[in-house]
Amino acid sequence: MGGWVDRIAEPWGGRTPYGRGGTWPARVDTYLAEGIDPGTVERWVQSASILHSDGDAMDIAVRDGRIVGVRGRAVDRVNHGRLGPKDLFGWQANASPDRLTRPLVREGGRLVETDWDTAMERITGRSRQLLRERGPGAIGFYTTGQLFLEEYYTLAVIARAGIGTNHLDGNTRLCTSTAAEALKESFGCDGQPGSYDDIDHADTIALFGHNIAETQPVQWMRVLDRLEGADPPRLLCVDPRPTRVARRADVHLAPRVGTNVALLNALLHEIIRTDRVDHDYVAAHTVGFDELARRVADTTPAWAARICDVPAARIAEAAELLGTARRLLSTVLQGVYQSHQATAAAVQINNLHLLRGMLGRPGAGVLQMNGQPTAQNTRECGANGDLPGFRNWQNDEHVADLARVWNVDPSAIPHHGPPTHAMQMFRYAEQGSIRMLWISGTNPAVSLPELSRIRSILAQDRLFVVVQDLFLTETARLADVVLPAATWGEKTGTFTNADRTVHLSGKAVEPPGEARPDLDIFLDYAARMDFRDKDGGPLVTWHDPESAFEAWKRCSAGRPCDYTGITYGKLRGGSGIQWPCHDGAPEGTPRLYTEGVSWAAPDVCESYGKDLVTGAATEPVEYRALNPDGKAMLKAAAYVPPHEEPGERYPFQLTTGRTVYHFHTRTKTGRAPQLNAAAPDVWVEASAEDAAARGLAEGDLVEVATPRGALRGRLRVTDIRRGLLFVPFHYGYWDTPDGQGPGDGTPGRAANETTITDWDPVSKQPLFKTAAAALTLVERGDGTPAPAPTTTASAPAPAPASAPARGGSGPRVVPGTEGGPSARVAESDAMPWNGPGGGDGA
Ligand SMILES: Nc1nc2c(c(=O)[nH]1)N[C@H]1C(S)=C(S)[C@@H](COP(=O)(O)OP(=O)(O)OC[C@H]3O[C@@H](n4cnc5c(=O)[nH]c(N)nc54)[C@H](O)[C@@H]3O)O[C@H]1N2
Ligand SMILES: Nc1nc2c(c(=O)[nH]1)N[C@H]1C(S)=C(S)[C@@H](COP(=O)(O)OP(=O)(O)OC[C@H]3O[C@@H](n4cnc5c(=O)[nH]c(N)nc54)[C@H](O)[C@@H]3O)O[C@H]1N2
Ligand SMILES: [Mo]
Repeated sequence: MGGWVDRIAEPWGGRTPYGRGGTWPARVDTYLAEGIDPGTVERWVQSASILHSDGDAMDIAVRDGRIVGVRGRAVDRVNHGRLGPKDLFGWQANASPDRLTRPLVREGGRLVETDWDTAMERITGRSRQLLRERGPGAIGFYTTGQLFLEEYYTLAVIARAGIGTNHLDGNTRLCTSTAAEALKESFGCDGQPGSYDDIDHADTIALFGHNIAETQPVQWMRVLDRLEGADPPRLLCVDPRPTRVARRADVHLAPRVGTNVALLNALLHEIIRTDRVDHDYVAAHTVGFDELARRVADTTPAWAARICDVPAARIAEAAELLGTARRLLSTVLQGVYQSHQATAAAVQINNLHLLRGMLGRPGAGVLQMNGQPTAQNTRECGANGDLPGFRNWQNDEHVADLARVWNVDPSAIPHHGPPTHAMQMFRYAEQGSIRMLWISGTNPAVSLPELSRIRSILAQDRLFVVVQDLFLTETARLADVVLPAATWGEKTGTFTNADRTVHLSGKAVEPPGEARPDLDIFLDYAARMDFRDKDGGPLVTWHDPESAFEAWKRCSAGRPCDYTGITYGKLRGGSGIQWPCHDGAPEGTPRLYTEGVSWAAPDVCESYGKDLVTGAATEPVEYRALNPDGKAMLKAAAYVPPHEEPGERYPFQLTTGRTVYHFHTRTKTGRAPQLNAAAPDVWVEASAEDAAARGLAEGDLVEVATPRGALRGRLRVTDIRRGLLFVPFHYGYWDTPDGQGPGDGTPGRAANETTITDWDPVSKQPLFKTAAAALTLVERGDGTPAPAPTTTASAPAPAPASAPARGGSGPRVVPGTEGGPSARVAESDAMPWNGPGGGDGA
């Protein structure tokens, strides 16, 4: 191994095969900007990727006060040196000339530059006025899964105990609220049971609605290396698109979108019918088996086949794979989480593992995946609609304990009802009860459903909007105050990936202009607001990242996400560390639930659970009666059809999602030349049959319309299932001529012009994956293919052997996606260059 690879053309790079139970060989990926000689790199600063939830560990190369490249960290448990395309190229956006460098305030309808004092005084002035006139419920905070732990914790203290509002949530609501909820429903508490190391040991890997090849490319490299080594795992993929995962799978099920629960109930039916149940495990560690068995008694493969439009025999094959696995690893992501029965479906995958006793052993685990790099911290710190440290808002002891940590009166922490979820916060803003919304690190004017509604909510005069970002995003353009933030590489902090691995990310360079770290902005606000504890001392007692981390450790002590054994010093130099990490587990904890379930006990659990159909919270007494010994809970759910089904006017199903080259609303990846060129504009995927039936061809300009709105893009004809359209949601408007998006009624290009304001009743996660839509031709293409990558799920369908449907207007062969010389990355089995140091941390 070793050499230069075009990592746009080959996103996963070269193979390093290994056998089951072996160690994944290291491969160090390095990318330095053109013209940078490795010998001239002055410093390598330790960090990890901030563009997905893997936590790929990397060192940032610095020269002349600028970031000039990155290289993977071979010592890290997560990536063993590898980096994905976004990791390799995404950092270039930091130095983009259009970074925000000064605060902006709205004057006479326009945003104008100002100084920090003026901007912060506007915010504190409005905060005080609203507190006085309307009370804390008039103020809401909408944050992200992309800041650092220290920042979320500070924000949570400010919002919950400083302002005293219940309106604090993250865009994690759109992302991993179902992961958290499914873990709470089954295990009583958030906390990822499995580990990425399970990929090394599994004999069967099942991916449910998870395009891991594109969204966690480094862990896909690991799967590929296992597939090419001795004793490879068998692969099951449940995804309606022809993803790279689907193409490598032993069994690929491509169900109608929105039918996961029917499919999973059939799989559980088969597991029970063929008696592949681990009865000892079920008896020792679970409650609810009889109810589950009753519920799936009639949900045969033949029954599910009709609902899911998948052959019954295929479903039986999938059940056979799952039923005969000795070490089963399952992963779950947005194909499950962003639908109307999100939690109900995700919980059935937990059930599968509980029935089969597939937990807490190497290779046997479930990964209710995260998406954003720091979403786990949003959840732990209570910036997501939960209380910090996985404390239970319905448990007065937990609230009292949190009040003790913060030295406030318990009544100062709102807990009269569940913390407000993001979709409800926007509703309150629409209705006028929320009058100030502070948005940090997220771009709702592109990422929330039904954008015409979101734009009109944010544009209201009566709503005071603060946006804290790196760029003048579509959302920032609607703000009253815009605060320029420093980001990854420009500030220090920690974050935790999807398998509980905590990494330290150091400051490598100065932020541009007057941009400030999010932590400093929140601390400044707390100081100006003069928040006090119950003895009159300052509420927020820390002043920098490390002291914030130490404060968080005190809050996490004794809770499942215990960080007390981690220090900045311990995170420097080596690998990331998996929580819980404390005196009893000083090196961290690879897997949870190695000896049964530990955190479901009524006095400990983060949640008493909810009804899987209505979402109503279970009362504490009910929980004690149902689960007195704190076991894992097998919860059954009946299939319910999607809320919006195709009909005459909207004959297609529409789903939305991602491509390997872009991150969300592209504020970073759209400013990285290699990534942008690989997928420069929106496209629409449809099957060859559907395209032919409508006389459409590759490259035609088409419109996708739903009752909410419409978008236009070029058609890509793929092997996607018939009747389904796919649109990537990455494309907003900041790089279009007017920067702002359509006037209402005119078609745009953002997927969320079309999506519906609706959510899973349990996790409150919006439904980005199921809608009904119409597809029409706007304008014939000129033979130019759609701007969609060929290396991914959007690969063109092979041209039909018969003559093209009409006049030959579509291209016969779509040229392959390539990056060229500027995308060449060094792959090496040792450190490629003896640059100074192994990363010198913060
Ligand atoms: N390249 C890239 N990587 C990313 C991100 C990114 O923007 N770009 N974002 C990160 C974040 S925040 C997240 S949340 C993750 C998301 O990661 P993923 O969940 O892997 O990505 P998506 O493309 O949203 O959806 C995954 C798959 O769900 C399938 N799907 C749609 N409907 C259904 C259904 O009804 N049933 C089933 N079984 N499958 C269905 C789609 O075909 C799609 O391939 O990615 C993270 N990593
Ligand atoms: N149709 C459809 N919609 C979706 C999804 C889908 O699959 N389909 N997926 C949903 C999911 S899973 C997610 S996670 C969301 C993502 O949606 P968003 O969070 O809205 O998308 P991002 O583009 O990641 O926005 C992050 C913003 O934070 C800024 N930022 C980056 N780093 C920092 C920092 O250090 N400090 C500050 N203050 N700002 C920073 C970026 O410039 C950017 O504007 O989209 C959701 N929306
Ligand atoms: Mo996400």
